[in-house]
Amino acid sequence: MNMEEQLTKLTQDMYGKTIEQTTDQELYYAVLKLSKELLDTTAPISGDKKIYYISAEFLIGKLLSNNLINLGVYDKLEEVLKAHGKELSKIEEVEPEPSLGNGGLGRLAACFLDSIATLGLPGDGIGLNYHFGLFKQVFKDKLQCAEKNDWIEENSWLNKTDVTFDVAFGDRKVKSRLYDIDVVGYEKGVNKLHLFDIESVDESIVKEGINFDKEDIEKNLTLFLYPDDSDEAGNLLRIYQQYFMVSNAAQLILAELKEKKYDLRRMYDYAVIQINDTHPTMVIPELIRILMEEKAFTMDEAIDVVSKTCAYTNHTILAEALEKWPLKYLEKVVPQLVPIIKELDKRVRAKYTDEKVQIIDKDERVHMAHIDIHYGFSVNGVAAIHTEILKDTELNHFYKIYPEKFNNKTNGITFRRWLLSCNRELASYLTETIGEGFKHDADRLEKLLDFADDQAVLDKLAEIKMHKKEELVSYVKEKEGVELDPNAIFDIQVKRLHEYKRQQMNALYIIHKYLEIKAGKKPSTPVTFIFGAKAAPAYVIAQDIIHLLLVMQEIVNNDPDVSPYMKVLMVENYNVSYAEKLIPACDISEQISLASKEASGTGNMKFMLNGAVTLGTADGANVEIHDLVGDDNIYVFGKDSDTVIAHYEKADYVSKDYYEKSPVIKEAVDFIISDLAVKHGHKENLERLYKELLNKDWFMTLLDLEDYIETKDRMLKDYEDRQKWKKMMLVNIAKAGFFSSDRTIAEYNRDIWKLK
Ligand code: 26Q
Repeated sequence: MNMEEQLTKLTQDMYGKTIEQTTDQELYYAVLKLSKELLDTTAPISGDKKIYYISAEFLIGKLLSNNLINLGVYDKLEEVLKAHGKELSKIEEVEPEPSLGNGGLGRLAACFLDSIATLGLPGDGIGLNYHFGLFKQVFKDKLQCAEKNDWIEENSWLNKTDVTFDVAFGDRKVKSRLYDIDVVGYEKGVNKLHLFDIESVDESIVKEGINFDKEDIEKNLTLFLYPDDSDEAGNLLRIYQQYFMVSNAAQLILAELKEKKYDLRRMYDYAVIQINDTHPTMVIPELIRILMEEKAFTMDEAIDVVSKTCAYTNHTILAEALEKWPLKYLEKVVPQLVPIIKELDKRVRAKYTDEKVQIIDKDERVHMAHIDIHYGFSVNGVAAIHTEILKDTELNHFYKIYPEKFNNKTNGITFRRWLLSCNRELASYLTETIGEGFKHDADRLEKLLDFADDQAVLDKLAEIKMHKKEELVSYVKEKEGVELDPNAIFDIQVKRLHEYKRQQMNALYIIHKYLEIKAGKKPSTPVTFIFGAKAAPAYVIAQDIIHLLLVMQEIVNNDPDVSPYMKVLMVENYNVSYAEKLIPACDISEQISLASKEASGTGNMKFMLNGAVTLGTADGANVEIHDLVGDDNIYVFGKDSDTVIAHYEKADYVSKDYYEKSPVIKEAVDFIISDLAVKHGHKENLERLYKELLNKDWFMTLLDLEDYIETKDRMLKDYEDRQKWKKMMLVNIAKAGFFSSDRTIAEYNRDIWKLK
């Protein structure tokens, strides 16, 4: 049967309708079924050694378009549907987006699975099947509210398996069930994403919003990703989730080794486990425990084998994100691991007197990263500058002990999703111009440089950008009810909301610009500032920053003196699908974190690939973007990481000094509590944010504000030199090849995993 016959049969069998007669919803289910049949007939990737990527997050996004592209049938299916009066892009809209991640770390894990399969490496992801994932964001009264994201439908990409395991906690025993999602490589075979669920899960215990009984572990364990960790019950639930994940992972891995009759004493020849941040760290003591209790290993033997199997990736230097669990929590949830963790700590203490490298500190807290570093064979950072900071400062004490374990793996993104799927127009024009090669070897994008002076090419890139902006404008109109002008410069900052990412600095720029326009200084090209960001529900200042952005949106967009020249939009519920619409439409990519704080960033890479120009600090992968495109094709501002780190060491940054010294800064900050702002917003939120900026400003917003304003003004001016801007677009696209996650994964494999 050809594809048309297959689909016709499916809609007939499922709904008794022709393709023409089905609704987009029905057609989505039929196409889902068709794709799953194609996946079933695609060969699994096999090999002697396998990588297990364990992660609490896999932010996979919608899968339909990506899977069709990787299966090599997108164009064909689009054509079949068209012949029956249907549009594939409309059908894609129907798919619900799973929200199995917070942001960068989870999205990275998803890109990595795509590249592992694309390189033909045997490798599976292991994580949890959160029923509601990360909350859905809605704005009420200019404040963020959280609702559940109910993404699992009767028909979905999840395949229920027969695999179940027992998982024993200190106070209860539960049963798990494995669900699999196929991960197909680009014109390659299939790996799996293994998502474990608890059999006794009960969605009905969720009351309004995202509230539920945090102590009812049997029912709640896999309901949400990172439930509120502001209280003890929330923290305990995180530990239950983490142990549930790694206990299942360990049992699955050992079962696979057993089935292949591999010698467990040489486990490291057949399996490598990548620990994605510290969330899966308990897999180390868990494997040691199982090998000793069930496989008659001595402690020395078990430690030796496990240490040669596990590798750790660090994604942050923020102290508050480095997990340290009170020993008493572990005693309650996983008492079976406590003697092992104590023994691991004892062995460290016997060798090293330095308190900073101990596993259990004097306050009886267990430093999870320390387990990974002592008892894993590799420690990697996620961008060059980040790895250097780990070696020089944050993890310097470990680096001195184990220099050979440390290595850098600069992050990457899958070009299948972030170019071929989200920007089909650009992908097909690139194909026309430089050939197909870049689809399998991203470095070949550099060929585009040969066209840097070709007017037709430059104009076409600008035309595609305009087209993507128009598409975004109509989507935003429908979704947010806000009217945007595609001729305006689109300046976009989308990422989780955090003070270190400094959305508040962007907000202060907007205030500054607003006041300038009110004073009569009108920009010659209008500019639109777009934000998308979720804030952790317990992170008060982050909520206040969202509030300020929504207040500015209302003030600016409704002021007839100002709105012809600038607009502000904070989109609701920013997620992967929204990113796929925003990124291709972007002119200015905002990457303005406080230098040293953003480990890598991956949005910066997606924007660059789609022809946006970066406005950024010398932080994370921005540094490598700068090296690649050169001074002329990026706008870098702000203090560098050495300066910032020195401020922290000397504790000599005083935000009030900057406020008092600069009338421009003072005016913008004062506006937050002006009569006008308070009229549109809530005094309590605005005052709290104002005080925070003035008295604390832990992430040094005011340090870089003047430089930011000056650089952004220059950038907006440069946009008017269309020729110059088009060339910058071209160079950014051409140089983005380095950031393909295929390159990143090839490096992981070369240096860490060593699969054939
Ligand atoms: C830890 C303890 C308690 C509760 C929550 C957490 C927690 C949860 C999520 C800590 C960290 C995360 C997520 C971190 C993350 O997304 N980091 C980002 O990783 C990206 C991929 O490497 C980088 O590009 C980003 O720079 C980094 O911020």
